[in-house]
Amino acid sequence: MQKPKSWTKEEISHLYRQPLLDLVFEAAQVHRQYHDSKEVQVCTLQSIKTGGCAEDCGYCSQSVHHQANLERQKLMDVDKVLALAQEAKAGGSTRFCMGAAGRQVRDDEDFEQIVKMVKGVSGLGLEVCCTLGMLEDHQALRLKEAGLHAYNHNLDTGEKHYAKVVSTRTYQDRLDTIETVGKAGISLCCGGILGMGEEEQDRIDLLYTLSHLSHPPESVPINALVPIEGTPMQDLGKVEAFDLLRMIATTRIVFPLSKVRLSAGRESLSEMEQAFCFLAGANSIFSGDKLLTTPGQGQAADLQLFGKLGLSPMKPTGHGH
Ligand code: SAM
Ligand code: DTB
Ligand code: SF4
Repeated sequence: MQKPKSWTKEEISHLYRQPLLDLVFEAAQVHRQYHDSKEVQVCTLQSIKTGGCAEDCGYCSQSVHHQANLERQKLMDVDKVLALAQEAKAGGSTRFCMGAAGRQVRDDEDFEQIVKMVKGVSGLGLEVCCTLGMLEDHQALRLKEAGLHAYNHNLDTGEKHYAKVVSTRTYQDRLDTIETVGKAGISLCCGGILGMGEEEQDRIDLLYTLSHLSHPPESVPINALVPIEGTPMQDLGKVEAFDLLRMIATTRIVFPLSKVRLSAGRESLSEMEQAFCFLAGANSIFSGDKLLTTPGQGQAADLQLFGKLGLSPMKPTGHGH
């Protein structure tokens, strides 16, 4: 992707901290300059392997270190995944994102199955995205060869706050995988989560780091923490919708050409709050009854909201095969 302008932290901070309506107005203008403001990309998330993860990410239901009420599931069958992808396509999704619990990809039979899933989903003409944890060069190349369009690997927050979120890996580990993805010519999907006890500066730091990556993200998911019982973050209060809006608008201005995805936490926003996020430049959502392990807003409600706002699902991008 074309590199975004080289933002300084001060500039991002200035954007982020300006009066909210001015920020939203500026973001809406940038959005209209580079995108069709009537279109939103509809993506489907599918957990293909659930739970039992050795990492201790404080927000996550899938870590063995936490006590979330979760049914562990081994890797799904290829056929089952392809049937779900077909269903997602029929429902209007253009991107299918497969998530697997785990610290890293291993060169094992599961990986062979995942390569088959990528081939199959790409063959349906969907943009395929995976989020499988840390990745090495040869694994990235195999996924690319199989037709993988994008890889999701979030930095989650600013570097300074990261150690308070997870102890089993470092920010540098995340950056290394992100570099591997970029080098393999795979499009990067990388963003963060609001509401993990971070300061405003941590959010600004995250956007700064993202904008200075050697291969900046073509898709930036902005999640609001979904507090899950049994995780260390279960008692963190919900992030204010105004904060989410501020982050989305700032992200849109810093990444004029990228997709900005209103991700987890959307189901607890009102229709009006979601509308504001679309106005501020969010142009991608996860649709469906389920995200990875938590409930989504459901497709019927999404379509109803699109109808009220005059939005339509984005057409296929031609990134499948
Ligand atoms: N294991 C892989 C990894 O860590 O990259 C992939 C799966 S992981 C569940 C994908 C992303 O979902 C995380 O990086 C995080 O940003 C987001 N996420 C997970 N649980 C969340 C929650 N409770 N609230 C908001 N976002 C969450
Ligand atoms: C991202 O940034 N958000 C999605 C996707 N990338 C993989 C995941 C959201 C997960 C929400 C919590 C859950 O359902 O377990
Ligand atoms: Fe494991 Fe990913 Fe959950 Fe972290 S976010 S505990 S790496 S599944």
